Amino acid sequence: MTAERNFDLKLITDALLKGQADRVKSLVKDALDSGIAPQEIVGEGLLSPMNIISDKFRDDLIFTPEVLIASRAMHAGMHVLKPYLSHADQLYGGKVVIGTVVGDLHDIGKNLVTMLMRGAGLEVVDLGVDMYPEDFAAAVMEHCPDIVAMSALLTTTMPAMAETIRELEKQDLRSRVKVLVGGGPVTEDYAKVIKADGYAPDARKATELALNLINK
Ligand code: B1M
Repeated sequence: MTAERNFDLKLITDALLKGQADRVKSLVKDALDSGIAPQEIVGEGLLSPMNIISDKFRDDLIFTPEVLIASRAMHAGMHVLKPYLSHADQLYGGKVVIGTVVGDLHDIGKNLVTMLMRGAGLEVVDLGVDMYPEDFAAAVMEHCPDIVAMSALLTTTMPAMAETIRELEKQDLRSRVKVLVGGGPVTEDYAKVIKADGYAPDARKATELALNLINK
């Protein structure tokens, strides 16, 4: 019997969709023991159900708590696999630095964007909240991302997005990254005014846009 027939990756998919982190963890170990390649477990067992989660979230069939629980289960599985994935194998389709701008403490939306991006196989460095323009610039230097993603939930903090773009220009970093913005008061028009490369109204579209900007 080939290793693949000893283990059905659908077991992992089902456990992830139910948000069963501990079960995902032990099933990933069983899949590894049965000889299935780590990359296959990541792709079929973890990333593809996250696409299902993302579709359901887009279609309002599930809501924030379910996305958070499923993403926690995905992380539990990824944690088991990490030592088996050499850097070259990392299934990262690109790297994103994300943060909520200075003066703003809202992070529920940013965290959802982070989770769906990671669920789509992007490497995401989450800077947290209340991030100054200089913090984003330092992160571009340190992490060399493809994308800088900014979140703002207050009309009073939105201008920090423009200040951050100016800081990237000042430090000659702007041409190295694509800038993606979003958050409650942020609009497509505002993104154009501040010369961002993209705007997304929700976590799912932010993920699609990030993948498109990277693969352009
Ligand atoms: Co505050 N808050 N809040 N708040 N809060 C809002 C945002 C507000 C709209 C409520 C209201 O008055 N109607 C209002 C802002 C008004 C405005 O300026 N437009 C407001 C205010 C005024 C305040 C305070 C000033 C209140 C006060 O203290 N007087 C204060 C500010 C603190 C600060 O930031 N300095 C404040 C504080 C807070 C809490 C910290 C208590 C808490 C945040 C907890 C946390 O995030 N850890 C909070 C909350 C929870 C809210 C509401 C109720 C919910 C926000 C939320 O998490 N929504 C909010 C009212 C509302 O929005 N209806 C409100 C759920 C989340 C999934 O949606 O964050 O929109 P959202 O994210 C979406 C999209 O925006 C998008 O995708 C996400 C998922 O689909 N998205 C991106 C988000 N970031 C993106 C980035 C992208 C792309 C898409 O690319 C990078």
